[in-house]
Amino acid sequence: MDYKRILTVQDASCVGQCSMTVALPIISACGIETAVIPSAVLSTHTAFGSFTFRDLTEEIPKIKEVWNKEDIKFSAVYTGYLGNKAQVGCVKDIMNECLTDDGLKIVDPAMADGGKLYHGFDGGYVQAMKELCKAADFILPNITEACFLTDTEYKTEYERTYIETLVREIRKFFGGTVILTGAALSEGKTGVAVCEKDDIRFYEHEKISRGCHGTGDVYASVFTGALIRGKTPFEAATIAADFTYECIKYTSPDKEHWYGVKFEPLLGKLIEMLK
Ligand code: PXL
Repeated sequence: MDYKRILTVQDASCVGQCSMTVALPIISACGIETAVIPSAVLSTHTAFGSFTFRDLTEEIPKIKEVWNKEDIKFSAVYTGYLGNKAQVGCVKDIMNECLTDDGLKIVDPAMADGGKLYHGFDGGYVQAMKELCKAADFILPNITEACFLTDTEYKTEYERTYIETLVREIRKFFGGTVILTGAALSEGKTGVAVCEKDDIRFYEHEKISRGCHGTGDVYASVFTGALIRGKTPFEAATIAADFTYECIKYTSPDKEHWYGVKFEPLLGKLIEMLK
């Protein structure tokens, strides 16, 4: 397919600068048609004090049937936050039936951060996510998610060997390329570890002390867009790291803006970074 089309499956949090409201504009800014399946509709993401949650699992097989009838195929399927473990099975079916022959499976196992699972997820969901990761060409866990996927103890203070072992453990179970985010290897820095085959490459940049919600979604969306634009996995990983860093830097003076990153004014910069 010359004109690339990405399908992203994740929730639509109506307000929250996460998931679909991040993936759609970012992948579109990368110059790629973006199709969506909303896994659930929420008033806001789950870090707000209260939220509504409408599960859309039943819709997914019906949407897939129509696409099969219409012969609609995708150059990549990129998954983020899924509403429940049943959706993992639905997503696997979509990956099997709706990708082009060389289509890519990109999985952000968006389920945890800061050592904890997000609200509503449990061990059963982690198991299901392990299976989805096994089917993927690229997985993009943060350190917490990598620990859940490999049953490794979560640490906030660690040496380089902790990250290397974590990445190698993931590679052992999940055959695809691993992009581990939030790997802090030296004082004042953070970065990503990219493992294709046995080779681990690191990319570091300055760390901003303030953490923001939704940075994982910004990162995975840029990575996906850049990769499908033709960048190598390592290039896509570094562009995503640089853009996410810029977004956090831009957001951090606004102490009121706690729920997401203000990436929208920087989309022009992203387009420049991809040239
Ligand atoms: O950004 C990850 C994410 C996505 N979607 C929903 C979430 C979260 C993180 O809390 O709650 C609904």
